[in-house]
Amino acid sequence: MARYHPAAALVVVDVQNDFADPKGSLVVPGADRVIPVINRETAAAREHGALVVLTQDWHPRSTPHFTKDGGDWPVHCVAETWGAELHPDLQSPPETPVVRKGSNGEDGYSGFTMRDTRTGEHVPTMLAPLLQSAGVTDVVVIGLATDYCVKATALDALRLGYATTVLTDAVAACEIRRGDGEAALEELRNAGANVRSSRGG
Ligand code: VGL
Ligand code: ZN
Repeated sequence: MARYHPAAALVVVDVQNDFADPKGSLVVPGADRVIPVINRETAAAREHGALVVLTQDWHPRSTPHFTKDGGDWPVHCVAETWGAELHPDLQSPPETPVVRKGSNGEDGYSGFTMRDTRTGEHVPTMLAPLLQSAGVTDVVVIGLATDYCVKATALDALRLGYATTVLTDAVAACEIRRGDGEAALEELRNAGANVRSSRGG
């Protein structure tokens, strides 16, 4: 598990009920299959002194992110509701830092930045400062969903200069269009990410 060391961070994206539970409002196919892999990775990361950070999609009841308000998505991950809670199968000690995104109605998918829908400006979350204060150089991104928040988070990590890995068996895609998951991984490869399975290699 050479990918985890004290200058590495494992960013676990949006493993929340609305995405990962069969009763969720925006279920990501295959999410249930990747949670055990994610748990194995977070355990390995902690064991080797890497920082583990969780992200949470955290929307107000009304946001231009939702179809009913002019956006692209069914209502999901509304702050303080069941759908926004971390999935109960995700094993994480209570002291694990959590970065929430979208709380002020911002749009966008990355754990690092959010788009203010009034000004169009990209505003940073706490993720980059958190990694910086921990002396992180290498970032591993896993979670949900490959074709949205995982992709955007990993692309931002690359842009910020982190050596970035995405583990293909620890992510699952929305696949609104068939092939979106694979296309996202290809885009990440082309952008310089190390895209590989958690097993072997
Ligand atoms: C996500 C769609 C809408 C994600 C978040 O976590 O990938 N996808 N909001
Ligand atoms: Zn969302």
